[in-house]
Amino acid sequence: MVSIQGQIVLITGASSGIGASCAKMFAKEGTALILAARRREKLEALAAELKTAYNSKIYVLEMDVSDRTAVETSWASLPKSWRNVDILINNAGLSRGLDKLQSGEIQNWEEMIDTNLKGLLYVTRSLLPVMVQRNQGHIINIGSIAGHQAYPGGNVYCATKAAVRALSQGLKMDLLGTPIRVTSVDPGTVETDFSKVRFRGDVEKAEKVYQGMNPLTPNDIAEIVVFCATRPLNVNISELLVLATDQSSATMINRQ
Ligand code: 8X3
Repeated sequence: MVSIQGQIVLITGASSGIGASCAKMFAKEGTALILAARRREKLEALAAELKTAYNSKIYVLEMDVSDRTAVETSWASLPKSWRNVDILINNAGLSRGLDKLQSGEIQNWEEMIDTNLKGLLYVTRSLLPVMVQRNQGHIINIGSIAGHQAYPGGNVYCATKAAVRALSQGLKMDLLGTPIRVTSVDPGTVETDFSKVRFRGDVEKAEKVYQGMNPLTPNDIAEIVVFCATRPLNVNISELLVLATDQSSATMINRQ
């Protein structure tokens, strides 16, 4: 295991779920953190918790990744001492609805494409030139089993995650010859606010997703992200598909 102590880690979607768990796990490793998300109060609360627990250096960045101008402005506003990001965790992402394409809401599609795909691109495009210039860095994209297998009603969400997978592969090609690493960590069912967001706050529908099964937790994924980031520099974990033991494909879940 290679130490990442003192490195700067930028996490998008850091206010909850896998992003917040990553923040905790990386703080534990002694990294400095740029916590990015739309909800400043949540980020401030998490930052306070991590400062108390680990004495972490933290910069809170209120930013909607889907807003290109906001991403560019946020990046431009980052103090110089925070610009040398060593590890970027592209975690911000969401799903909206589980409708058949023929009855899908276009606004939902836009939101998923703008966040999961364009947002990831905007953030990566901002940071990457500095990584290339410094000849150092690691980009870790949080993909999904949905990028490997489509499932009924998953249409556009699955398409965005398949695109993330293709981008991870393409980016690694573009960076060949540099020491910059690119990893895609692709989880199956993880119990977070993901389903509440997908069903716009319908808790009953959301809970059904995890009912009777033992899902992954955000910490399970965060531990794996830290593992990927702490491999020796000659090791690039390109892609990891991570499923709960109770899950064998996008649609096959063992429920008691
Ligand atoms: C989240 C996993 O299967 O709900 O990306 O799409 S799934």
